[in-house]
Amino acid sequence: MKVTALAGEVPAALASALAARGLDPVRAEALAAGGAQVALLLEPLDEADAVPLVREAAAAGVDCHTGDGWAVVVGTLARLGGLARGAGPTRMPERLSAELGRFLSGRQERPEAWRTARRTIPLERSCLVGILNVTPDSFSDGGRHFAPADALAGARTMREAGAAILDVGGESTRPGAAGPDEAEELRRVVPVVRALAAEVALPVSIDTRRSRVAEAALAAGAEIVNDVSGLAHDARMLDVVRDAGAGVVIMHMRGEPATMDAHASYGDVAAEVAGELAERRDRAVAAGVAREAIVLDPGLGFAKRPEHNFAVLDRLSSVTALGHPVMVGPSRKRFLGAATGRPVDQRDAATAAACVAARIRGARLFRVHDVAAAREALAVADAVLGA
Ligand code: HH2
Repeated sequence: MKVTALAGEVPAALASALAARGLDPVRAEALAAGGAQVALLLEPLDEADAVPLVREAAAAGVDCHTGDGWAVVVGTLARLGGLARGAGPTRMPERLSAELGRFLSGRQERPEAWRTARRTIPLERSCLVGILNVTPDSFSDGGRHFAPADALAGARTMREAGAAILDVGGESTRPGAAGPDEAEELRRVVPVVRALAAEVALPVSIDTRRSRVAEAALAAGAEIVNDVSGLAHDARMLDVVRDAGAGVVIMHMRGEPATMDAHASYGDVAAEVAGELAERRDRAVAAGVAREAIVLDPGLGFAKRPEHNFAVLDRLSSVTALGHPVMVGPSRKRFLGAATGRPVDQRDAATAAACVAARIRGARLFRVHDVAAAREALAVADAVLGA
């Protein structure tokens, strides 16, 4: 007999090993998916719920570790499903099994598309979002696309390089930036959005925290709202997104761009980012925003030190497990300078590498300045992951 390791972290590896040995491929795939190992943190947890949880977990073959107000359950997806259904002797508290069941089914949804105000964008492959900052002061491309004609030319170049979405922003959100007032932000972005929507034939996203800017951009042809405050800065933003049926990027940040560096303090960064994103997503869904319209973004560089950004990338599955497509925006950011020693104008190779790392961990949308470099790296990552 010979022992061969299967690539346990890749369900497709187990599925094809079983299918190659004669198992029905559909059953092989189901078995492989159910065999994936999952760890879930349950918090806050009542004392009264902890006792039956420990007992039920043991009966379901799930490891359970508990402490003051929390529990971690570890097991295969199939066994955690059994735990959520309460197959054991004592019955799980109703609230716990409902929450666990809801999380597990959301996790399995694996969204492969994103609904915007005007279409559905396929996400089976990596989706490149080209950055068009119509600002005089953005940290890496400030001033380059400030005139509408330059923005249009930049957009055409990005489209040729493989961009699938154009993200237009009129406010620099770099740490400590003093933003434009609303009238100035409107003046910057609306003509550019109108021209792009009419002439470039790619979906346009508006990067703004202001509901009036989002509303005007949507009226001018944008179909996605990318809000770095996670829809928290402007109370009307939720209504604007819902009423337009717009696609929306809910990004993680703490505080405001001017003060966010003071909030870069975490005990367990990936779990905290995912937890805070889940709260913002729940708020949006409760306000009537469609689930299929929501993309989540961990907000690389926003209220995060370099080590936080790397940890978030490595543990991105905390965010993908929330059941929405995930966008990342590593492009030319400080944490890449920390790893490579490169200045801001020499970070496109590092950006492409960060995109590949995120793709392997489950991200599908990549917000970048240099679309061509990221496109090429992600074409290889897509081929590996689709193998
Ligand atoms: N990063 C920036 C701006 N908007 N949106 C999303 N969804 N994700 C991001 O990571 C993100 C974002 C900041 O980068 P940039 O636009 O290059 O710079 P500036 O804010 O200085 O214009």
